[in-house]
Amino acid sequence: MTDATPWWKKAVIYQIYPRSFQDSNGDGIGDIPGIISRLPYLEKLGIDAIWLSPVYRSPQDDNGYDISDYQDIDPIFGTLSDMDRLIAEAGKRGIRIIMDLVLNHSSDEHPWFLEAKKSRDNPFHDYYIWRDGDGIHPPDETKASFGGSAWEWVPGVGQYYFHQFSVKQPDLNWKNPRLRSALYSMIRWWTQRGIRGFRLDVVDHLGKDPDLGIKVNGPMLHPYLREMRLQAFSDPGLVTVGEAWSADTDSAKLYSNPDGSELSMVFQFDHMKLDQRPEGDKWDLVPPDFIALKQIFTKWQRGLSGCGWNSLFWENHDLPRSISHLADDGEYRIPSAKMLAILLHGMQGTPYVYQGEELGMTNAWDFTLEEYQDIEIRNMIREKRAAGLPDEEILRRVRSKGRDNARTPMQWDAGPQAGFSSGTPWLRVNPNYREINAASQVDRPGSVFECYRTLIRLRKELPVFTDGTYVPLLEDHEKLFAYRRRDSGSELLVICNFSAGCTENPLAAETAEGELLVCSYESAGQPSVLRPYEARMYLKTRDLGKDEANE
Ligand code: TEU
Ligand code: CA
Repeated sequence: MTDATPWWKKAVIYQIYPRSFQDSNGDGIGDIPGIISRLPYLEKLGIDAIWLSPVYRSPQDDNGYDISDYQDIDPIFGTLSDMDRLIAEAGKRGIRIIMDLVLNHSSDEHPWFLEAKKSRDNPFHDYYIWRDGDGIHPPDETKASFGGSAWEWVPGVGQYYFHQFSVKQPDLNWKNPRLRSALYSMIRWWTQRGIRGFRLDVVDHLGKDPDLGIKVNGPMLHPYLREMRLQAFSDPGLVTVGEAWSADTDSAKLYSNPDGSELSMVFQFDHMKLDQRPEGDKWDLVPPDFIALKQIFTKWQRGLSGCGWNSLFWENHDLPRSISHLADDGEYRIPSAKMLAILLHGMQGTPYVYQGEELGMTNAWDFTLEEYQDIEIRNMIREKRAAGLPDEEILRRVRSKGRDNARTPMQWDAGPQAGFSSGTPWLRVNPNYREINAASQVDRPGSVFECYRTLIRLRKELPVFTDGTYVPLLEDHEKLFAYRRRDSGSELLVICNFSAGCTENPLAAETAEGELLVCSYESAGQPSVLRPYEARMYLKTRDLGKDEANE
């Protein structure tokens, strides 16, 4: 690690879903003044940057991922001056603000679209993607992610427009250079206000080509990213992370090329797809394969080492809560939450923590179908009912996988509405807030919060977290996930028991030589046995003479 190492390689980034973080005015919706009031909490946790899910002006059809003005703040979240204040107040605490850029589509209420749909020769018509037709037969069979055809008829122009997500999220036409330069100048406007980075929504869709049936990884994708890097992300202090469900290690090397020609890194989702049958949709659930999970991490840790950069995450606003999904959110909730944290934070890459993950928040297991707000869930319920799936089965799937699991209000304390709002929250608070909340964890040794805090601090203190090589251990073990990180001066060893039983530690002789840095249990335990969901991280200072002789 040198002085030239970019800040984001040593950083931990915290994702805020503003709607669910902290309400300041009792309308039941989280807002920017609410976020400002919680900055001391985030400073204590030790994070370096906040990725804010969209706060732009929006009709909120997809909770802000449908933007009607990229250069204003939605009144439900506050004002532009609240945003300026957030940037300044966070900056005083050493926290940078990263905004979410939704560039694949806008809202159908964006002035560009309102113009575009007036007539075929309107100057903004070509900002979107249109096809002639008869209003009865869509141009092709392409389906939208949130249900129905990807083509929507506009009688006034006698054409269909293309939308990969909801009907209120028309796709922008990236082939139009005027559109691209309008987006780049919007981005520069935000960097001038002090924004220090961007998360790019569905970045792999930007090179789409409906004529060729291409949704992701179109031929122009990487050229567009290089153009955007030159025109919008030229400041080397910016961090950029693209969301790319289609990414593999080859494309990730392009996206995150260390020459800085595209982005800093991408979110890839291989480890999040293990719970679905390959030929099915996201609701077609199977138990995740543990050996495959280990192989995926090895593939990505090795694949990008020295030639790209990983982002590390278990959760975001689209995914279920990690302990509910991959570990245990019942009896072993606390060691499970710490185990997932220790496992991920020991790896190479930039870790992301999603709000509430640092408290061990869980899925909302008691929701009824009527309570869900998410557009994806609502459409899914309609489609699965139409296909004859019984409500109990629909509910079972949504409770394990639906996006609203991660969107229930942040659990601050054991008071009314978990301290989130003095009014009625837009989405019900998870009833386990009386037990799981920030007030009962901050400064309490042994809490999930304190474990995250320790991991974040260690990453800043020990360069081996940033630059050590990754060596998988016990690759065929059915219950243990173990690996080593090594740099010139030191070695980290991480071993995790992914099971609800005690498991013999085959590395006991080796771990006996290390200093225990973090453990998912407070009490000491036996070196030769790992307790349920026990994770341990050890540090060894390398005896250089001895190691060189061995290598
Ligand atoms: O998500 C990308 C995306 O493909 C989602 O449909 C995701 O796959 C889905 O939630 C998982 O089932 C991004 C945003 O993160 C998401 O919140 C938005 O709804 C979507 O783009 C459209 O902007
Ligand atoms: Ca509010």
